[in-house]
Amino acid sequence: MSASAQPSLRDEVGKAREMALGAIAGAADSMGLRKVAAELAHKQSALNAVRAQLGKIADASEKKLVGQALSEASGAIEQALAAREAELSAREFADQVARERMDLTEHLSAPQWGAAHIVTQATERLEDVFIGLGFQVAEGPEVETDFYNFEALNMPASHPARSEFDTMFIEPFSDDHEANTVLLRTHTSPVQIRVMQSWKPPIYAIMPGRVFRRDTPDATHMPVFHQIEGLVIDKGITFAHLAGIIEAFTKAFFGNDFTSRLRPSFFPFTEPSAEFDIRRANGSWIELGGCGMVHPNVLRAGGIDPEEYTGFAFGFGIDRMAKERHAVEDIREMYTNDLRFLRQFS
Ligand code: FA5
Repeated sequence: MSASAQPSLRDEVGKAREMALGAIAGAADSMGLRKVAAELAHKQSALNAVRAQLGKIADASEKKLVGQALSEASGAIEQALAAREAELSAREFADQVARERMDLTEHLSAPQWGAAHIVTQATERLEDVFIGLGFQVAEGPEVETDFYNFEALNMPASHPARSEFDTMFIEPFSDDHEANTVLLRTHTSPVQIRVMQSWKPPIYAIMPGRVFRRDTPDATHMPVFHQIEGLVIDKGITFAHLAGIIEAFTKAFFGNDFTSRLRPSFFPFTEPSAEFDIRRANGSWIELGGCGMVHPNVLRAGGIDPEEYTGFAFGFGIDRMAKERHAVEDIREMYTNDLRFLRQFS
């Protein structure tokens, strides 16, 4: 510090240096620091103002001392800028990493295991049982044509049985189809035709899948549900084989205490036809599906000679079977996605 009344240029350098160091220390972030650095580099900055006067100092030794003070101040400022820059950018990087951090350990510390839905579990068990009985699994499309869903199954246009399937039609996706000929399949029976057309007898096939009807949901009905279709085509197949397979399946799937019965019924695609019921533990009966001997017209539509081969087919509701197996009161509960309900069966 100068003792004279007039502040010397060295004092000004000292003050400017302190101010600069203070501004550098006070910069809150890299952007603020860049602003400070730009102000210090400006030709009107306090230090540059002194530098501009250096040439006017007459006293050589004073000029030297001011020059020295200036270069020391510049060096100190440069160092302070670099140190603060390093400090701020390290802090900003750490902040960014913290902000963008993905906490993957959260999942590890509290695992939530999913499980197959009870309809999936039932389908897999059904497949196992039928594979054990010598069947193969086949699948068909959910979007079907009128031909496979009705016509090839002995239900020509205007057949009264069509109205029993409350069908959901969809807009034809190409000019090849007329209106009301493309639909969401109302049962898995169309897959029978597809299998007959692409496999050669003997055929022992099951065909599980999702089906659609304009049914109002209630305790035993859903508009989207699941069926499993069975088809056997071989030489000399009779109704007795059908009854035998149904009974073998009932015991394998539900247990030895269960038994099955067939009641006369009607389906256009089977003749004779039957409804298949199983007896619950309390002695009451529940209807699971339909079955019968494949109608000769259906064999022909599938490209099979009815003089040479006979066969049987069946179709059960999988959702109703899962409902029975797990004593679920209302089929709708299976589709509420309530985890408390679903976890009971995992
Ligand atoms: C049929 O769908 C025939 N295709 C079954 C068949 C196949 C008969 C082969 C002969 C030969 P049905 O409409 O009865 O038949 O349906 C079969 C089963 O699907 C019913 O017994 C029932 O278990 C189930 N089911 C029918 N509608 C619903 C629904 N809205 N919700 C849940 N399950 C249903």
